[in-house]
Amino acid sequence: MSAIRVVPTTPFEGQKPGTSGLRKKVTVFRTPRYLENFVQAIFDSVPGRQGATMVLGGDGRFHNTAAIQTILRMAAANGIARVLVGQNGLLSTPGASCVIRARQAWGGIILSASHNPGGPDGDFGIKFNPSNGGPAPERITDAIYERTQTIGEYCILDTPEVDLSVLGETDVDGMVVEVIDLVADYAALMETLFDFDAIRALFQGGFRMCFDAMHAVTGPYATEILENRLGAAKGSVINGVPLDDFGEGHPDPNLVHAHDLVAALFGDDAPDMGAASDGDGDRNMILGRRFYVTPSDSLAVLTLNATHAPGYARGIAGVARSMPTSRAADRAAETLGIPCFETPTGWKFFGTLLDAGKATLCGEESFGTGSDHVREKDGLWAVLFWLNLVAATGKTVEELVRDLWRQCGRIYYTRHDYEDLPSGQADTLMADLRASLSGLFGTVQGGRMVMLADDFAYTDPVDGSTAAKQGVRVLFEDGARIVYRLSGTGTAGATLRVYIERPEDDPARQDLETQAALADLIATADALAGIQARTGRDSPTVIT
Ligand code: VG1
Ligand code: CO
Repeated sequence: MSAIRVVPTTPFEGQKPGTSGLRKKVTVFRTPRYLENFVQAIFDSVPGRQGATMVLGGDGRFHNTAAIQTILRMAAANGIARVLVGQNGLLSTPGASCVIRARQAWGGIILSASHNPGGPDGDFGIKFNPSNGGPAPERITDAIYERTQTIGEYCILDTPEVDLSVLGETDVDGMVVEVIDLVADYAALMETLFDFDAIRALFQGGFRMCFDAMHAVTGPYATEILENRLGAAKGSVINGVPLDDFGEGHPDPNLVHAHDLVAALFGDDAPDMGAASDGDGDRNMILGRRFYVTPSDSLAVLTLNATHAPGYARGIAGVARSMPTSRAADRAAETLGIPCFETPTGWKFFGTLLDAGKATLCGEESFGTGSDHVREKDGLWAVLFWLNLVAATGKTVEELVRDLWRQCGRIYYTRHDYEDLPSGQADTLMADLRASLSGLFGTVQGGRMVMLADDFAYTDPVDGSTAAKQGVRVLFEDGARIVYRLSGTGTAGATLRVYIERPEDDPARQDLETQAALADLIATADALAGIQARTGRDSPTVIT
């Protein structure tokens, strides 16, 4: 018998989960007792762990395996009966959600800082998903945070490391560690949702795609599903081997960071479709040949065409989008006569709608799309959905988007991020903006009349829980909109996100370059918040 040690500890400040889990620099997570405190707070705050099954895995970033060994020792000391760990400590976020549900686990701990860079000086993160497989709702994250502020001890077992490279079971002082094939359950689920035969025939007919795994966790999933099961040409998956520093890249699937993919899709002899995923596999970017699909349009296209995929053939109950996501999905839902829900930013707010069967598809402008098949957004799922649509309709990616614009109008959309601002400066900007809201209604700003100016507050239609101060939004008479909010996933300074959109229903004017189409609104957005004047920045850090 190994010995359980009860280790005295004192609280760390700031262990408050943000939009998606607790994210800090690796150096912070390597501080003695830092990880242990947070993990013990999870065990202490979520009932039912005794004798339970838990899922554990991460996106493979630096510190992943060390953290997993620590969490295994703590799980054994805290009465967990079985831990399902992805081989080599890997599990994508949607993959973990799938396993939690398929194996009816008590919950899962996912180690990821998603799209944030990794490596010894990069970011690390941890999040807890309860038994529905989704991100913990705020009542659970609040309870965990509260516990971190009073914690006085944690329990850990002194035991050797478990070999995570070999599939199978190991006994750790009465607790079973089961190393699982990370792809198996997930791939089986995908086969129930999409027409694999039709997609296979598409590839056999010469359809070419490029999937950029960005040296992150989707590599093994994409290689198995796209190349091995669906017959995409070998080499269709690029950067497919997970690396602990993501090849020194930024595993964020957008036009700026997925440069290898963008070069391929906008170059000579471009493949028919391109896609990329982020560090933990929950985001996706879809590209056609020389054509970029905005995430907001992607959600609307999937909504309009959902019944082409076998898993959604009976129709979808509703769709949900985060508030800053464009209103393309609302228009698609209206066309179908189904409801569209508007939630605060972060996948945790979709959970109740998915559990209650009110929403079938969900999406965010930040390259997140998903459905009720799991309780996380799911990058590869979206890629398979698009492949299924192309196979079923015989249309190209671009034609599917143009169909949307023809039916529902086009919504020009962009997000401007100002990263690493001094926190005080960003807080003051938002506070001043909030203070100015009551005077904006009815005024004309940059030639447009303001119809609504408020700070988005949400009441969950299923459980009645509320969330306030979820972003400042300014709506104009012509349907244009500007949204401002501060990021809740960064680890240094503050990031201001400004979301800008306007509808264009005239087909003759739907082919403008996005930044040009939005130029006057972008200027209004700057003027209303005084961004340049306050920050001294003359352009955003990242434009998506
Ligand atoms: C960002 C996105 C949000 C997303 C969140 C987690 O949050 O804007 O839409 O849900 O990241 O995604 P924020 O608070 O930084 O704007 V992931 O793939 O990083 O788990
Ligand atoms: Co992610």
